[in-house]
Amino acid sequence: MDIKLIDFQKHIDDRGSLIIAEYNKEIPFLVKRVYYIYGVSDDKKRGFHSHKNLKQINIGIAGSCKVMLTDGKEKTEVTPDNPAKGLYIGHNVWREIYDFSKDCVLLVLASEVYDETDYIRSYEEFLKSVF
Ligand code: T46
Repeated sequence: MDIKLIDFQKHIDDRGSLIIAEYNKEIPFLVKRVYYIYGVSDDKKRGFHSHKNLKQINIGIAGSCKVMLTDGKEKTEVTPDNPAKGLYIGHNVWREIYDFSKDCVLLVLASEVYDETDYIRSYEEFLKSVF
């Protein structure tokens, strides 16, 4: 499955922490869009889609949530809860996001501008697209 956890550059001193993610180092694509999700109640779930081309890095800037990822064969769960780590998700990976803590801020760096036609929002259609 095309996912990985990426360690960002850290500069930590008595003034606090400064975290860096640079193109061609930690970020393997040019970032064309940034968005963030927060204020999600713990009974709500998001995601439930894959992308045909888009790649992204999810960063748990504050709090935590859980991300279930599957390519139709393997399945794993990741908890973005560390602002110094990014969860890279390639294309053709189905994701479901849940168990948001009250203080969760999930930052997303995306390789493409928004395009609804890049989404597959039906799990059956997703399975047909990967097999
Ligand atoms: C993803 C997870 C982590 C836009 O108009 N522009 C945008 O850039 C985005 C991201 C969304 N929208 C619209 C589309 C929907 O009408 O905002 C509404 C909510 O989007 P969606 O239901 O796709 O939200 P999530 O949290 O389920 O998914 C989003 C991203 O769409 C997705 O790529 O991986 O966050």
